[in-house]
Amino acid sequence: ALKVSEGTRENLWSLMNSYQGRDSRSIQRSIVNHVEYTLGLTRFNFKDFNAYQATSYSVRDRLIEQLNDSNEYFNSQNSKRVYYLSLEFLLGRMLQNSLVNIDMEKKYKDALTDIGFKLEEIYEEEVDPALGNGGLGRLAACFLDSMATLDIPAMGYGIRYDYGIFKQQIQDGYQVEQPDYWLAKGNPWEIERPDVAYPVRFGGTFTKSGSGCGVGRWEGGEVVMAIAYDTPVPGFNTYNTNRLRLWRSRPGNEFDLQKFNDGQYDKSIMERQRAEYITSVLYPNDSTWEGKQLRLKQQYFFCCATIQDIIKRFKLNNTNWNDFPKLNQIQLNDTHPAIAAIELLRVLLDVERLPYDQAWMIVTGTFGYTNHTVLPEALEKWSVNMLQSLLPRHMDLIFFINQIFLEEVKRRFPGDGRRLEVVSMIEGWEDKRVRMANVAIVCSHHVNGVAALHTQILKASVFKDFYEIFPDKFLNMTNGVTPRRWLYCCNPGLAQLISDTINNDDDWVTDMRMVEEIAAYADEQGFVDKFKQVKVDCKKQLQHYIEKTQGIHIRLDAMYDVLVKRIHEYKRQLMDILYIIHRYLQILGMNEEQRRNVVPRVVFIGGKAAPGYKDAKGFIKLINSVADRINNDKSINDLIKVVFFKNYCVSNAQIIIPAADLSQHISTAGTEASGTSNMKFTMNGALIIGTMDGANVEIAQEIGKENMFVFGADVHEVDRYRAQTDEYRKGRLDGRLRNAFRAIYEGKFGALNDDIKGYLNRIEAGSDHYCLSLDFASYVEAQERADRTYRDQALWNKMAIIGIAKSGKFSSDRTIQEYCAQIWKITPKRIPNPADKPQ
Ligand code: 8GP
Repeated sequence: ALKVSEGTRENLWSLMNSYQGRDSRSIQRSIVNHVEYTLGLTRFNFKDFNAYQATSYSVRDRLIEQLNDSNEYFNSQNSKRVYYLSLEFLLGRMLQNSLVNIDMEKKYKDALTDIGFKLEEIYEEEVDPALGNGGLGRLAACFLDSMATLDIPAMGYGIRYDYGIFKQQIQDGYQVEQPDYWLAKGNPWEIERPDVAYPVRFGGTFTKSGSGCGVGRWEGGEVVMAIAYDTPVPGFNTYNTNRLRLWRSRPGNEFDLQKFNDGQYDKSIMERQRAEYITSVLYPNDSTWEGKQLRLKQQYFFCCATIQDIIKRFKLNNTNWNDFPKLNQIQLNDTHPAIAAIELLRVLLDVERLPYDQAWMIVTGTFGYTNHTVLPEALEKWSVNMLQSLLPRHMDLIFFINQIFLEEVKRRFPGDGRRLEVVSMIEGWEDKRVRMANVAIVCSHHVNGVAALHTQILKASVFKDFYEIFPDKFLNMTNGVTPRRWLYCCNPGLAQLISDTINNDDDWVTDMRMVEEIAAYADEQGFVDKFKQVKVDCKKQLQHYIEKTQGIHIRLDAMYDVLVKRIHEYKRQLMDILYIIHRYLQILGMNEEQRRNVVPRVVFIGGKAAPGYKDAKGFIKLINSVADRINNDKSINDLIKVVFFKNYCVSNAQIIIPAADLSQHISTAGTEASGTSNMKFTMNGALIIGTMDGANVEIAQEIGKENMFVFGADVHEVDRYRAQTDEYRKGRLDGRLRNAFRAIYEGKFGALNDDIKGYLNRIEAGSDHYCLSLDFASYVEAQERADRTYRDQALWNKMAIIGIAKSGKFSSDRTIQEYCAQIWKITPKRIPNPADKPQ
């Protein structure tokens, strides 16, 4: 690093003309400067989109100052750091969140109004960066916000995909995927860092010298370069700003001179270009694992660059390798980055030449692993052949650590061959595979689930044999969501009401437990009226959005019933739509008098299906077919309206969540690891209809079961039901479910393809893995309870207010504090704000 003398420093400082001013004139000047100098447009004529770009650059300037100062400070203190490794960061739009976090939203709003722009309209110009699938990626984004806010010296590492999660279109009721080339119009939030680049090798050969794991020499193959792109992550109400570093692949510096000499110039250029494909596309699977070679390349590519970067930073101030785990904690967001642990081991052994025992101690002192699902189809198992050809030394090291590990297990559990079989990192005989979860568990000092029930299931079944070997490794870290984006930004009306009511400005935004105070107002008419008004305003906003984007008019005076999440059998969107059919058939059979008692509902179902997931795509078609029929049936007079909420993503989640009255979290007990939108809906005053699954269990504990509509079998009942025969289940098929099936078969909802009919046939025949028939009766009953409660608006609002009041636990600030205390052993480091010092 270049060290400058004090005198030069002074000079450089004065050149930079101090920090960015916070007054209106400075804001305007900086925006207009960017219009002219960065965008190359004239400041006398630019559009909303250009205003968005220039405003973002102007905000980014401030974030860069904060980022650099934070980084300098942490370096100067040789601070311990946390690194969050994730293949997905589902960030959502940045502008509003950044302005809110640096406390300048109002100032920018005024400054822009003054030059003829509306900040709210400018927000709408931003693309929604969607480098994630769903819960796992969005959790990573919430964690970044909380780590920055809590003054934790932390960094996120991931991949800068050219294509994020596809955009969902609906044609003829079917999902059609459109590519999301989110960078088409540039990305003002990132800083390209061609100076931060590392080589990454694939393939080639390796030779070993010495005994044991030996010292490896890995040569040949293909070398690609990883280039860093940094996005600043500002904390709320703090000067601290962290970094999200995403890697992009570029051709390496090594040329195949032979090919050039052979005159195959164009061909060799094209081959080099292939390196760029590595970071082209995010795999669109939310719940299954993709065994493609390119996916493995993505994983190693980003882990290899990340480990080099972390080591380089460590070496700035340190020479003693034993300090490495004390100063660096690396968290694995599921097993996707687990190869990072083997990569660190490889570098310590083959590059740094550390003895094996020391290297192993460093690795296991550094990594933590978070599991996000119990679905067996999601657990990664890489083919040994593929690993061997792509990463020969890594495969060799996995065999080596596995052997040592199994020998220890043999010693501790003599004669327990079954256990050896289960905990081995390698599975199978002919078609051998590497179980990445087993690698991650053995390489980490802690393994955590993401909700109490989920962690319980890990210990009791999925990882039972490991839990018995390492009881102290396993612990629970219940998920959370950032109240900045999921309350303060997306629901300003409610945020204002909370601030006014508990009379403490915005302190609750970093201390969600404070919101509990509003529970005392749940019966106070003045407060309740204001709360109702907030909800109506949010519903109007959603109404407007649906009209604009889908051309559907929805009434305001209905219960807004929302089920938005990825489409999956275990999440049971099918059960919801079957219930809607049941409700529709019921209404058809009612007289005028009875119909007057029906609570009108607008039912929103939204979410993306993985492109290769046939059944999930069939559900989308079914939902649209049912919507078609019901929405066009004049006889029921809008008592039910069904909206398939298209292209569910972070930015439209921020519209639909605040507007919901009822929100559905209805997975089969034992399948949803946590869920995080359940927390967002609760914070925004929607009532949950849900099963005792994932974090619903803890939400019920916090807000009281009586303030939710809980239904369905618990984990044990699910187990017993699954253990029965198909015959047994067939004999007990719920009658209302049968009627709904009939209506579908008879063509009431149009001609449906055979796949979906086949699916329903199988349930009828007793093959009901996700327990639709088991839970249907109590689901209907819970829906009826929701209707009854909704008719008593005073009671409904009271329940909603208590939900908000008691949702404090579900701030990701609490989650991150737990990770800090129990896994990372790190304390906050408050960096001095230069604005506090006289200049
Ligand atoms: C999700 C879980 O399904 C969800 O319950 C949880 O709230 C969220 O993670 C955050 O912890 N899991 C995944 O998205 C997941 O496992 N994805 C991998 C299979 C790709």
